[in-house]
Amino acid sequence: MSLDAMTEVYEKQGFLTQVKVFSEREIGQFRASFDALETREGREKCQIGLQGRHFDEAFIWRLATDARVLDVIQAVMGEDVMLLSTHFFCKYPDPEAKKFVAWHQDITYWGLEPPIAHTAWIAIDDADVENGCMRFIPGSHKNGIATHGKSMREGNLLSINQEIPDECVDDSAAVNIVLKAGQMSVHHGQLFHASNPNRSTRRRCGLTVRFIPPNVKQAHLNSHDQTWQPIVLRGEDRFGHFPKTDMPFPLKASAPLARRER
Ligand SMILES: O=C(O)CCC(=O)C(=O)O
Repeated sequence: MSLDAMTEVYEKQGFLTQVKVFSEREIGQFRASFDALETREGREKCQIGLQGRHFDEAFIWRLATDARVLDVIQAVMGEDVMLLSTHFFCKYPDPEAKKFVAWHQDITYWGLEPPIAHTAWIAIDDADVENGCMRFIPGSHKNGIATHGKSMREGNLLSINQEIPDECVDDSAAVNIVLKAGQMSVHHGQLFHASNPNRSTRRRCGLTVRFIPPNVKQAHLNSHDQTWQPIVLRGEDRFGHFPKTDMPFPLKASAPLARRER
């Protein structure tokens, strides 16, 4: 799909899926780096506890800032791109099917104003229905921000157990976001999304990379009671809403690609 077509599809449905970014060899190397990090940090931490680690782990920085990722991000959000954060969602085999991600919109708990953000979800492992791939409701980014309550079900991996109430979600309209390792999906900060438990014997690890345009400011602390430290990756910050944060590692040199066929 061309970058222009991606712009159009994203605007209409609020997400892109199966965007091929990394070759098998490349993602294999990144997976080996994640495996080593997992060994150091332990599985409990790796589920949802690895946030903002692009500041100290070069491989996460490289995944998040790869030129092929940024080309697609610019196509959906415009020329000026700031990296807001990175966060692994790693679901391990869960025979009791307890750990899930409830229906939610990202932007509701990040404290940002205007409520704009975009996420690239990079598959470190294959993600499919059996191991709990993400699920999206197409077009749900167009209906504004839904009131979130608390999930009554135990095992919601979200930071403050937030959930859009069942009666506000048409589960039958959900699309399964099946990805091969090295592919990514991209979703709008107001898109309804969720994921089911991992009923397989395989790990399902994805790196979420969050991006904002520079007109966005922090109106409140985020759900971790923290302020963000965004970094300009492409274009420029003409607003200065956040203090300038330097890149922790160099950006691999590559000119932004023209809007061409991929
Ligand atoms: O990886 C998942 O299952 C959920 C990810 C998610 O909720 C997000 O990217 O905001």
